[in-house]
Amino acid sequence: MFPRKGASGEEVLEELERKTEEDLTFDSGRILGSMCTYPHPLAVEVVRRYIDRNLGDPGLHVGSQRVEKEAVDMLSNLLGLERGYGHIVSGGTEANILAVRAFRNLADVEKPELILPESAHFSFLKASEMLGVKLVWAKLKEDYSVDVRDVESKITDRTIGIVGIAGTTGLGVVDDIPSLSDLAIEHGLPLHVDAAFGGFVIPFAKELGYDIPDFDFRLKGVKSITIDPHKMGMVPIPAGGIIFREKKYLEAISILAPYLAGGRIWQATITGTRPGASALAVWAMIKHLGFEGYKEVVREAMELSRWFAGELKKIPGVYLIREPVLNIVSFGSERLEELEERLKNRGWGISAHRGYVRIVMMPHVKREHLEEFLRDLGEIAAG
Ligand code: 0PR
Repeated sequence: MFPRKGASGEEVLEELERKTEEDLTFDSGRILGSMCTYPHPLAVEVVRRYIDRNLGDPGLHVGSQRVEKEAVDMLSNLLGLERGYGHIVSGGTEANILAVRAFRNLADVEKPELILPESAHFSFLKASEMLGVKLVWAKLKEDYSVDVRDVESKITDRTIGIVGIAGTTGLGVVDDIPSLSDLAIEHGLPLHVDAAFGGFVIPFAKELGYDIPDFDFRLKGVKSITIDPHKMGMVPIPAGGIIFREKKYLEAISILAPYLAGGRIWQATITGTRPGASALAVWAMIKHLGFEGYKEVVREAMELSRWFAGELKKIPGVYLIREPVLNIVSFGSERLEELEERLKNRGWGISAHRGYVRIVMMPHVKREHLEEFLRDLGEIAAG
């Protein structure tokens, strides 16, 4: 019911406190299956200060728009591009939709088709439905990366582009993006890389010596990349990123907004009014942590995932789905549903996929939380 009379701020806050009591919080250490984490305090401060900035009307907030461009430039740079074109958006879903939209608009074919791995995130289903693009699924190999030969066999004259994934949602697997890039170039098709999760992991993990395929704009077939600061970037929700190699992709999805403060503005994002604070928080975090800072975050997460995978192997009745590539470890069991149920009953925030449970070593996940989880898992698996 819409209240006729308002309550005091204090009362409202108290009521909210009660209503959200059941929410799991990141600092409890119980959330093990999420790709989000507690945001960095500096990013929270930036959002608080600049909460009123609207990038939907950049003529009003000229400085914030410039900061967004700088954030896009820094992300492009991280991904191997001197200058990129894109936006800080609401998340990986919007970023993926924008990429598919750009490919479709530029291809201009009837009954457009997009080839993507069976492991792709469900955001592509939304893109497909909204944009009228048929999804053509490519098989996975035994190691759960996409079978590039199967991708090739599915190319037709209706194909508008190919998708590869750098950090799959369920297992954190990185597809063979170099081969996909070669294939894309050979057939004159654009390749989109969904690095929503991996974008803030792979560049740092590679420098730490982990053997992970190349995935970014250094591969010439790659025309767009999704990279989400609200996942491993430690920026508050909502903060996604879409970067295009060339301006034409952004232009292909730009709609004219003729009456705004800045005059005739071209808008490429799906959202109109959108939070400038998010873009500023992305900028602030990159400036604050720098490459070295993120590398340390990733170092801890990667080491923890290797250790955790080793410990899982010691528990009878539970098996690793595959050796971890990034900081995601997934395990299966003959009695998976029962295990999931009982772990959830013990207050663990886990993510149950078809056939396995996914644990994501986000910055809020510490060794002591995992030790406690392993004890519970061991008990449940034994009983
Ligand atoms: N691409 C990939 C590879 C993803 O894993 C995700 C989200 C997206 C795109 C879409 O990103 P947005 O959700 O930002 O639009 N993957 C997570 C998942 O489905 C999203 C998530 C995050 C789920 C936190 C739960 C959670 O607690 O698992």
